[in-house]
Amino acid sequence: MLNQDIAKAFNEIADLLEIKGENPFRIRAYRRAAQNIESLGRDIADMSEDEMIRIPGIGKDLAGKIREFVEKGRIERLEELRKEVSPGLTEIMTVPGVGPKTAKVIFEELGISNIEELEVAARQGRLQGLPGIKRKTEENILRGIEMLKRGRERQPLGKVLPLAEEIVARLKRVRSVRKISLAGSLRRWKDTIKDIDILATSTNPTEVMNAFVNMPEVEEVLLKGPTKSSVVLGEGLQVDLRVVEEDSFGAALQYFTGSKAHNIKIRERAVKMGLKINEYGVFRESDGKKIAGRTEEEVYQAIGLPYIPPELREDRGEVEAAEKGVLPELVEIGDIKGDLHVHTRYSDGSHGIEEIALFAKSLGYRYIAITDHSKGLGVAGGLTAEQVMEQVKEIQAINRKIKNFRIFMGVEVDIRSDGSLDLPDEVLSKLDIVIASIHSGFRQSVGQLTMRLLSAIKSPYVKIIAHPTGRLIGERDPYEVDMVQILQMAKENSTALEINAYPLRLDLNDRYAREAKEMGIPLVISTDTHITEQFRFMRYGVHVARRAWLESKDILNTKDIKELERFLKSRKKT
Ligand code: DGT
Ligand code: CA
Ligand code: ZN
Repeated sequence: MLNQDIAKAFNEIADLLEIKGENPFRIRAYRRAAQNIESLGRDIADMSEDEMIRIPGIGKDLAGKIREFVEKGRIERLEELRKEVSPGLTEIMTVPGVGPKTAKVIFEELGISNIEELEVAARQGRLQGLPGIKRKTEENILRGIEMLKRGRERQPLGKVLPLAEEIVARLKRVRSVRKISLAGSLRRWKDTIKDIDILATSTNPTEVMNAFVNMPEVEEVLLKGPTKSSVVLGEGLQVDLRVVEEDSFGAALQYFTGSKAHNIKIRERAVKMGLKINEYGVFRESDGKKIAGRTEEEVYQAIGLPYIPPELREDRGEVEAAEKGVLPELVEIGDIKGDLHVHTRYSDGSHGIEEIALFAKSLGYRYIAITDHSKGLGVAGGLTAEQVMEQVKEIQAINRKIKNFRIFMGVEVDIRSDGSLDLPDEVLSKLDIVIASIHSGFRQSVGQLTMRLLSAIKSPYVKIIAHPTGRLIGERDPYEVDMVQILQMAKENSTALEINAYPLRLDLNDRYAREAKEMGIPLVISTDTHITEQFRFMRYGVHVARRAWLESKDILNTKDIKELERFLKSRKKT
């Protein structure tokens, strides 16, 4: 977890530099480095300085700071900054939506130095009237505090899953372990997670439990027994491990995967059939004989149903669909043929076009779309019309070189606050693919935000709306927009909606994606990759899609190049 610690330190440095009002590009460099380190596939401590510098986005200076952290467990510059900036100020800034300016005013004018005081003051209406703080700001601060509290109870899937997988991989190496699996909301790929549930079978439960409670991340052991142990990791995350008998593993897995609502449905069905179902198995009511339990398939079969994939187990019609034999054939990661949202060094990505294209090809992809930001997004190094056209030339040249692969020339054009697009039509019309998205003005009225999205959806050039609701799990709520109108407009114009697979976004979420599918709106799953490692995020998007009941045919980037081109070249009716 060292990578996470370094990322955290770099983010803190960025926060502190921001409070001090230092160069925004420097601040962004730290944040970008943090992001890239977080998504690395290997431990950065094992890398030489030379190797680190080859990680795009990390120069000599930051590599030195990483070394320093690895060797001394601290970064001098961070310690200095901490001394210069009051901890109260940094605490206030952790509230989503409270930037350095606001934090400073509140801290200096009211002497508020922690979140509890901030909440009281906001409730009493004492913040409004301070320089730059309106009633709306105060409401936003209270909402931010709510979100922070919620975030402590439930953490983003993208943060918890890698940790959980590491724990499972480690327990797998314990000699007596036979079967092991995640259960609960993690196995269902819910977007936020309360705790980690793990299930195992073992020839020596005590050995497994010993290994479990002695893991280095464990901060507290709540319970230790031969069938169940519970521990708490850093940041209050609880992990439960249950060791069960081989012949009830399937029943236990079914039970502890949930959801609770799904299980209730299943149990009712069993009762109607004269059966009893629990975490040990399926039993005949008449004579108590156990008829299933070893595998999940067996359990579902015993109550007359086909296997229901975990992502569907939310009591959203899956039991009824299973009864009728009309469960969807869910999309799988192997169905994905390309990624239609990729950044390069032209804007805030970390690689050149050819480099990232070759990497995508090595993953087995048939195509990608290069979609850098447009100029309105200055802090991300967005492109002017001229730069876009330069990029087009380079892509044409590379496309001639790379065989059996296609780079679509695209852009992620910013939707400005008045709803207009950030690049002229004559530029957009020359591209293979235009995706449009909102990156600023999140706090406009419902009407205004909806209007912006609607006008982008209607644009004859825009093919995809990226991260349509703008949420950042635990940091920013979705925009307040009229989704009914937006879905309707997307349908009328055949404008695709993106399921952004970046783990903090997962936007569209499962519910909207399912609605979109039902309305016949095309969908794409994209990673928004800024560094090659982030292509791995595709699986998060695929699982959102599975939770949305999507099949391969519902998704554009499962199509081959020809079919995808037909969509890209199609004209809108309006
Ligand atoms: P979470 O932890 O809030 O992210 O979501 P889950 O679904 O992992 O919930 P959790 O950890 O409380 O329980 C894990 C599974 O165990 C849950 O999905 C279904 C099962 N379960 C827990 N409590 C009950 C219960 O009271 N009745 C039934 N039928 N199942 C339960
Ligand atoms: Ca759970
Ligand atoms: Zn993007």
